Amino acid sequence: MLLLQFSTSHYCRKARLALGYKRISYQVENLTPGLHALKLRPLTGLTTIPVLLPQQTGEPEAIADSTRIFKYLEIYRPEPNLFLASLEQQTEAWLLEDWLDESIGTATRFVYYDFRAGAGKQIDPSLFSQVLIQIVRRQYGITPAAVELAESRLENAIAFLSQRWQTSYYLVGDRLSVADLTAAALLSPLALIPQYRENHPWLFERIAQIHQLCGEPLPPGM
Ligand SMILES: N[C@@H](CCC(=O)N[C@@H](CS)C(=O)NCC(=O)O)C(=O)O
Repeated sequence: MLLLQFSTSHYCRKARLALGYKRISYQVENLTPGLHALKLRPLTGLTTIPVLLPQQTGEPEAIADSTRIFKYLEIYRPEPNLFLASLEQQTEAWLLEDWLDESIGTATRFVYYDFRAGAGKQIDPSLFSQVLIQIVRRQYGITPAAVELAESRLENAIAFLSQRWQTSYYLVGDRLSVADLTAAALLSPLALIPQYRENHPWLFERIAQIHQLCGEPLPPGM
């Protein structure tokens, strides 16, 4: 299998956690931001990564979107299960996965790139990195007002995760689910921001545990 990715993308990390959890061997191809669309559009009709290429006879050519990758992998390699046995619990796990994907992953992106352009500039002050950050900020409309909204969304999300992860260990049910993997991946860029590390140490402990369970190297900053 081949995973088309940006090496730094938290949505690609999400796909890698699922591949690792299921102990599937795969290779990655790091695409160049800007040129990625030329390769992806003919393959998937979309321009977003991650995209998984199973590269096996009888399998689809390309699976676009991290949620679809989860669904594909569960059929391709059912054990260990990523889906919960109870339909009610799995429905809740999908609702959380969708909320994390559509709202929280984006909020993390806004807060992360705002940090990298300001107080976190020294992480990579190179001209290339700073130009890329400015392009991303423009592409996604990362303005101070939007960052403020994103920060308050993240606070709500962290309060919710705190209740679940700190009391029952799993976000839904009694084992790891699509919701846990998604939260661990999509909040991981916050590990580089000191304020989040200091205020919510338990969050990064749980993110690290999930990475270890999936055999995925820890995110930058951890
Ligand atoms: N919902 C998508 C979101 C993926 C996503 O936003 N990927 C970003 C990188 S983090 C991307 O490919 N951006 C490039 C573009 O939109 O052209 C998923 O879960 O796969």
